[in-house]
Amino acid sequence: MNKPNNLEPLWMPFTPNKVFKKDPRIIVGVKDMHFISDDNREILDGTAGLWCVNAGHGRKKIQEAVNKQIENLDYSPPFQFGHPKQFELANRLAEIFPEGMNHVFFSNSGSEAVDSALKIALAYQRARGHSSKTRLIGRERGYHGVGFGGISVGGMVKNRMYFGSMLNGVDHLRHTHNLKLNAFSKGEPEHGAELADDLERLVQLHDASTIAAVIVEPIAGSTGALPPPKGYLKRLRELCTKHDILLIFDEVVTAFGRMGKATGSEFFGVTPDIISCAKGITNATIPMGATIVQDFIYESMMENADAPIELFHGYTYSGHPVACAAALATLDIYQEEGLFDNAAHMAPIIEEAAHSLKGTKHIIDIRNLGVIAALELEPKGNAVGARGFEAMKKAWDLGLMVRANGDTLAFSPPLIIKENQVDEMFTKVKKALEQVD
Ligand code: PXG
Repeated sequence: MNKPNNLEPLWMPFTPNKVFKKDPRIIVGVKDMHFISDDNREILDGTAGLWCVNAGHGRKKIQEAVNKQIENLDYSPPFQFGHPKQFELANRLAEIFPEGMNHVFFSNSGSEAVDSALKIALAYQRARGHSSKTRLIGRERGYHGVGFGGISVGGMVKNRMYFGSMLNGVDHLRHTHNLKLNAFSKGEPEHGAELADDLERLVQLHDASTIAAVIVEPIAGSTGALPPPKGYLKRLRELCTKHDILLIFDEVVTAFGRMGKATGSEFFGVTPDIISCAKGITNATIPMGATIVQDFIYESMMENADAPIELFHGYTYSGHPVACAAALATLDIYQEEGLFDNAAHMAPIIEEAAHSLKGTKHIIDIRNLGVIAALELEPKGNAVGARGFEAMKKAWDLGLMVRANGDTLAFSPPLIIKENQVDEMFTKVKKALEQVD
């Protein structure tokens, strides 16, 4: 039976439960670029699920690797014991992540990868004798998952306002979105590199001797896909180096090909000290997160942290064998099929198609970079997000999955997308927008 008969017991995440349960959208299957709905329609996946199914759906190689792994070694404890695949995967990641980033800490989600990054930053500063460096700096409109660390450095109001005072000792850079100067920019917008200087303001306010790390997404994803202004990330890197502050890139969305390279860091030519990633690492088949650090951080911890356990942190499922098997098969697919190169090839095609919607009803901005595009809609009066939600629902009816982040429609399709599917995606969303009030 495809349709569950009672939707009530499930409390759905980030979903208006009452609204959904009256008019549910149920997915029962997948194939390549498509979801199959319970009324047997093929829905073009314009979002790679939640920015995570980078190699497309139903990949046999991953299924086989997962099945085989469950047969051979379903689980082994990650504390004090090892299994071969987690070492193999750490090696494989070190190969494709930026030079000098050769040490990997595993977790199970983006939120955990972020919390691990923040904790490693703090422990590192203390171990090397800079124990006054405890402050963490995020950015307005940032999304770093839903753990208390992630929402504290994050900058999306709704993700924070219901949850008390969170971590103390956190501050935020200003966000970079500027419709007045940058609307309808293709790729990285021209204006706003100087917003990285906001870090100078915070250094003036708090002093660098109290700041452990800055965390930003190379492209702010969840807030509605905001590519960084030209030169912004480079400037931020320079300021972090100048003030001896660690720079963390949260690459949960940008790693594994979305920018046409293994990482956003490689794409932008800016190397942080720590990278958090998840999602595309296993093509989303099995949950997994990873935090990759510069050698100097790992080496300093090995040398200076309390012995014998250098980092008092870890998860029951860190480096889970089945997740490792899925990740290794996923990395093979990316390599064998040249999917990062395909993403680079598709990026200008997506740019062109997205910007051809300029002038369509409701659209006040179009943004893109890599295999990411966003259409910002004018909000419907005071009902922020209502128009985005309606457009998402209408697109679903027309056979397209698109993500509504407030009133921004975000596209982040699997990297296997073909040109005709790019056309289909934007033709359908245009039609949806024309039908929405
Ligand atoms: N960091 C970033 C940059 C993310 O985009 C996370 C951390 C958290 O990952 P987990 O695996 O804990 O969910 C994310 C997650 C959206 C959307 O609407 C984006 C995410 C999750 C849900 C929705 O764009 N990204």
